Formats: sequence, structure tokens, C-alpha cells
Amino acid sequence: MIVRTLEECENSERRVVSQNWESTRMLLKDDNMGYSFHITTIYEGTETHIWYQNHLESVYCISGEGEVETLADGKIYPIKPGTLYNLNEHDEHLLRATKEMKLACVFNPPLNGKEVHDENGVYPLEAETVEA
Ligand code: 9YT
Repeated sequence: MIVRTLEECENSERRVVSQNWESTRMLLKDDNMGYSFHITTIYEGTETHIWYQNHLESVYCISGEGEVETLADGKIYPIKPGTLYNLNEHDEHLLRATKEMKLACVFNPPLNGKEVHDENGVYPLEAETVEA
């Protein structure tokens, strides 16, 4: 059984801070669950280009407000508490937060630990691992 609290994960190397967001990776590849689980904060007023070519992601909005724009078709999906969006087609998108958003995110395959987006909004398949 694996039990962790958000507080203890935030006070460890599991908390990864990027320019537009920060993410606490509560479950990672080395937990052998087949997915990773993160609590992500998207900073207010930001727009982030994301394209997970190597991963599928589900994103559940806990709090805040924003939108996702899928670049292939220009569709805009509002995000509010209770919304779940799923990047089932590796959708290239822009993520905007009009109010700071707290999101619960699941990645398949799981992240290793330290990934941040490269210049194309992509995470590599193999990144530096968080030490336990
Ligand atoms: C929603 C999203 O993908 N935000 C970027 C951060 C990502 N959730 C992560 O690395 O945890």
C-alpha cells in the first residue's frame, strides 16, 4: 500500500516548478501503477502550449477557471470546478487560466519525476527521476 499526503509531497523533490505552473507528482513511474498522478497549479493569467506526443493525460479541475483551445480545430473548452478533460488524441492545445487553477492530472505512461515541457510543449519519455 502506498499512502502519501499532498503536504509531504509538496515539501519534497516531487514538487516541480515551471514558468506558468507547478506540479506535485504524488505518484510516479517507480510506484509501478502504470500511470502517474499529480496535483498541478496553473498560475493565473498564463497561457501554456502543450503537446504530449508521448503521453495521454486526464485533467480534473478542482478549483479555479480557464479554458483549453485545441489547435487542430480551434475549439475552445471552458474549464471550471468539476470539469474533466482528456487528451485522448495527444491533442496539441493551449491551456489558459483566467483564475489560478488546481488540477488533478493522470498520465499514461507515467512520468519519471522531473519533466518540464520542452520548446514544443512535449515531455520526453525518459527524464530525470525523483529520488525517493
Ligand atoms: C494540465 C497540464 O498538463 N499542466 C502542465 C503540468 C502537468 N500537469 C504536470 O506536469 O503535472
